[in-house]
Amino acid sequence: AASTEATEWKWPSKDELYVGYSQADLASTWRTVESEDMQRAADERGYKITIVNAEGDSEQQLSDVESLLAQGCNVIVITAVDGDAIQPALDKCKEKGVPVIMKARGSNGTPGVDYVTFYSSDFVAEGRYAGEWAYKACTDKGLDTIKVAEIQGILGGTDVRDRSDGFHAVAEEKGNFDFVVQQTANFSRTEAQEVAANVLQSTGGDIDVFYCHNDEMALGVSLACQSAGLKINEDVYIIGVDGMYETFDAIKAGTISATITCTPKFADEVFDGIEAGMAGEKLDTFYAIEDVPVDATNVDENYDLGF
Ligand code: GYE
Repeated sequence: AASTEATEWKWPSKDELYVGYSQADLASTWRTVESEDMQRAADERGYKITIVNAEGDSEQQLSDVESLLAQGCNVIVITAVDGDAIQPALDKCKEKGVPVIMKARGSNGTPGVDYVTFYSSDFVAEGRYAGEWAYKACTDKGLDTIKVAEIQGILGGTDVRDRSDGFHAVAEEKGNFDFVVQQTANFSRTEAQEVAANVLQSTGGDIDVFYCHNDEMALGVSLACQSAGLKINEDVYIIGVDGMYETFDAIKAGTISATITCTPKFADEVFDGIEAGMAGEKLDTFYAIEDVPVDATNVDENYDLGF
């Protein structure tokens, strides 16, 4: 049986720190910016870091973590491809007492036991913001039933699970959401455009809200809606998550309705945590990065949050 006892992490000294960062994939702008930010923060603080990319494959991620350990990395940061499948990699680190910090796509294991802590946006809160936005916009418009197409990200991640759960929690509270479609488009703009085109065709365009788990997909969905002759913010609302500059510009142009910011740039928070751990401080089990819901009413004042 899996141990539930708190793990004794062996933090290196400051001058011995060698960080291994196992990135899940580089399939979106978000992930690329995230990896660049980790490299920048390590360079600025003078720490050695090796960054590897699992290309969306959990087996690859396990061997990536093994090779980081073999190279002598003494703190491991992981953005998990899959919240369950990451467990064997966590076990490898635990055997050696190497501290693991989860980042952005978490683990379904236990903090303090399977990993030290988790730095991330609160994805449930993001989903709730999106649900509340959809409810208000549709209610103001006089709709009784809200027909939703939920376009999901790469399945297996805690980001996708929680963005879905938060939105569905609001839907349950309100009681008038009808989920016509729930389908993954893997965080990809082109895939989302195709999925949305099919949805619009099979429903005759009868969708009130496209809730997209990231902005890339929202931008693809927007193209599909425009091709189908739908007027965004009149016939249909499109909500994303992330807060890319491109999305902010689309909100100003009226081709995306709203987004929830979710910055990929919080490497400094992670390194602050590593430094605290090395200094012998006890870390919390979760550090939430703040998000802001953005629509046409507040896009200008929040523009600088973009990436
Ligand atoms: O929203 C999406 C990316 O895990 C929070 O992954 C991250 C998500 C982000 O590919 O664009």
